[in-house]
Parts: sequence; C-alpha cells; structure tokens
Amino acid sequence: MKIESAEFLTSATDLAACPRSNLPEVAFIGRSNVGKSSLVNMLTKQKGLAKVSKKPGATKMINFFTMNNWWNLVDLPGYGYAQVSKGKQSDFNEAVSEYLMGRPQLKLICALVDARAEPLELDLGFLNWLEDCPVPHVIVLTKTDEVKEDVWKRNLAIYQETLEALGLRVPEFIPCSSVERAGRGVLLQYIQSILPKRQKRGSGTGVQLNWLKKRG
Ligand SMILES: Nc1nc2c(ncn2[C@@H]2O[C@H](COP(=O)(O)OP(=O)(O)OP(=O)(O)O)[C@@H](O)[C@H]2O)c(=O)[nH]1
Ligand SMILES: [Mg+2]
Repeated sequence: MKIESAEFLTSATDLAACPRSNLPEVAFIGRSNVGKSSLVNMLTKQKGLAKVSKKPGATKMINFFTMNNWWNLVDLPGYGYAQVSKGKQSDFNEAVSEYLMGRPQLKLICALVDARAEPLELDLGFLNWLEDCPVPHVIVLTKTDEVKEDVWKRNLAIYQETLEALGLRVPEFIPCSSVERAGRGVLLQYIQSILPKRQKRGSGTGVQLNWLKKRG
C-alpha cells in the first residue's frame, strides 16, 4: 500500500471521546518508549506528525491519523511507565484497554516490542491480556537497527517459543526500524491485507454515465 496522504485527525482521552469516524482503524500499542510514535512518522514519512521523545510517557492521548482518506492509524499512550503516578497509570491503562476492547472500527492491533531484548514480563502480560480481545494482532519488533540481525532473530525465536509454552497465540512478527525505515513495506502490506477492501470511487454511477453518454 502506498501512503498518499496522512493527516492528524484528533486526540481523545478515552473511548467516549473518540471520533465518530466510520473508517477502519489500526492501533499501535506497547511499552512506553518502545517506538510507537516513531513508527507512525516512519510509515507516513512525516518526521513531526506524531510527537516523539527520548523520555517515556510522551504520548498521553489516543491520537488518530487519517491515512489515504480511508483508514485511521491510532497512536496510543504506552504502558508500564513507572514515573506516572499509580493512579494516573491505571487511568491510562483503563482508557487504552477500553478503546482496544470497545471500538468496533478497530481491525488490527500492532503490539510493539523491543527487538533488543528477550521477552519482558510486562509485554508477555499484555499479550496474555490480548487473548481475550476480539481484535486480531500482529507483533512488531522495534529498533532492529540497534542490534545485530542475529540478536533480534534470536529474541524473535525466544518470543515465539515463550508464547507457545504459555499457550498463547503466536501471531505474525514484523521486524522494523524507524531509523533505517526497515519493515515499512511489509507492515503496510500486512495492514492492507487486514483492512476491508476499499470501494472504488464512483463505482456503479460511472458505468451508467458512460452508457448514457454513448446513447445520447
Ligand atoms: N535506534 C532507534 N531508536 C528509535 C526507533 N524508534 C524509536 N526510537 C527512539 O526511541 C525513543 C522513543 O520513541 P517514541 O516513538 O517516542 O516511543 P513511544 O513508544 O511512542 O513512547 P510513548 O509515547 O512514551 O509511549 C525516541 O528517542 C526515538 O528516537 C528505532 O527504530 N531505532
Ligand atoms: Mg508515543
């Protein structure tokens, strides 16, 4: 899928405040600092579209970006950011989990995990939680540029083994680097395969108009 346009739509604090748009949605979720917002910018080739920071906790709202005028990419606040007070952290988690569970437009969850590390309890806990979520998911390994290929490939294999051993779903894994723009094509192709087929503009009327023209 070629990205022809990408625009910020709106931000929402919780599910109730999400836009009434009927467009299908794809969401990025993962630990704070794992690289969700950077991946939004990498996919859209717009450096400053989503706010990126070295410090965790940069994204505080549910952010919607309209892609090609026909689907929304949703950048979520991260989980597991210890410096947010416990009360606030559970507010985040509640808003995010409500969104993931209760948004009919949501067609795909991209769970981002760090390619540099073996599975973290926090991420495994989230993947376990996803088992009860009706929306399909894919795992995106981020920051592959930071380690040698054999290291992230080993971590990927450990993830697969661990998920299997825990009796959890073993979804597709997509390695990515926002710095090197690696994995962009594969991820976009995967997203396209999940999105409902786009209706051709003017289909139906176009044929009839041509026919009328010919007769006239
Ligand atoms: N080397 C490298 N650094 C990356 C990559 N992706 C993100 N980063 C860096 O990781 C840090 C966090 O990136 P963000 O995109 O803000 O992470 P986030 O998951 O949106 O974080 P929160 O909004 O806090 O949940 C920034 O310093 C980015 O420059 C990558 O692919 N490679
Ligand atoms: Mg962010």
